[in-house]
Amino acid sequence: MCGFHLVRMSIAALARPITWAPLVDITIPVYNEERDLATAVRRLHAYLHRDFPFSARITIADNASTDRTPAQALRLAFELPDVRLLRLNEKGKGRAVAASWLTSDAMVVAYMDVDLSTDLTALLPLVAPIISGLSDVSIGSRLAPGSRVVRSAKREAISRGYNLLVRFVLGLHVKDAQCGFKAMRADVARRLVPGVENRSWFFDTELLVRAERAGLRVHELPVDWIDDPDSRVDIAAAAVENLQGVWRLATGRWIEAVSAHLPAHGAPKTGPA
Ligand SMILES: Nc1nc2c(ncn2[C@@H]2O[C@H](COP(=O)(O)OP(=O)(O)O)[C@@H](O)[C@H]2O)c(=O)[nH]1
Ligand SMILES: [Mg+2]
Repeated sequence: MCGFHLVRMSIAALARPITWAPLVDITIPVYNEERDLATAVRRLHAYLHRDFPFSARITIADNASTDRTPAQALRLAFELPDVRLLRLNEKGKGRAVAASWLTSDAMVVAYMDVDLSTDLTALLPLVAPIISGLSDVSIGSRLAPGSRVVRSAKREAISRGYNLLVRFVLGLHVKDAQCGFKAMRADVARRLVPGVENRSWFFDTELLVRAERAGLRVHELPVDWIDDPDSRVDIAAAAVENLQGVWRLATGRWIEAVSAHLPAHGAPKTGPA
């Protein structure tokens, strides 16, 4: 794509006025996804147009991609109505989702992975409990009864092991913390997301732990999931990051529990005089 064309498209995409707030804003976080981005956005856009009963926007949230992803994202925002672009300089999937959710004017914010591993027909059941006021947070689950999942035995074992750990150590109730298919009320996101420290892979788990601790209603939806082996995840590095995150939240929880049993500093002594 020539430079002039790119600049003309940038100006057009940026100058297009956002005149209405959609009900649902669906973020697609991307890092070096030149292969999948256009197909995914066009498929999602067509689905929203044809089969989704609520007004919706797609936000492409890119962090520092070094391939042709930014140019493709710009072209899509230029060509398709209701496609927004967000570009951040620092990496991190959680960072992209957080930035997108916190700058959205929609009532419900959602995100899905660009590989569309989750069948799109799950989008309406994902957001419906939030729109109807029955839930604050809604998540896709590959481990809930009724889900149908195609993925490698290694990925299945890692996912099951990690979720057991999170359940056991952090007391999380949902079965699958890391599925790339989530939605929440935007005002809840504005309250919750700024407190989530991790902005990478552990973001999802920390968000859910904080949501449950805040007493929010979390709806878990069994999904059909076909894993895309093309992955941006460095499994070893992500495992270390997730374990560090679990440790941070667990120690925070233990410290809170212990300090709740300590007498407050300066509190009057009780007991026999
Ligand atoms: N914005 C952004 N997106 C990312 C980053 N890393 C991964 N992603 C996106 O996160 C989604 C899930 O990544 P993927 O590699 O499919 O993870 P996997 O399905 O667990 O193997 C995809 O849409 C990626 O493009 C990042 O640093 N920034
Ligand atoms: Mg994937």
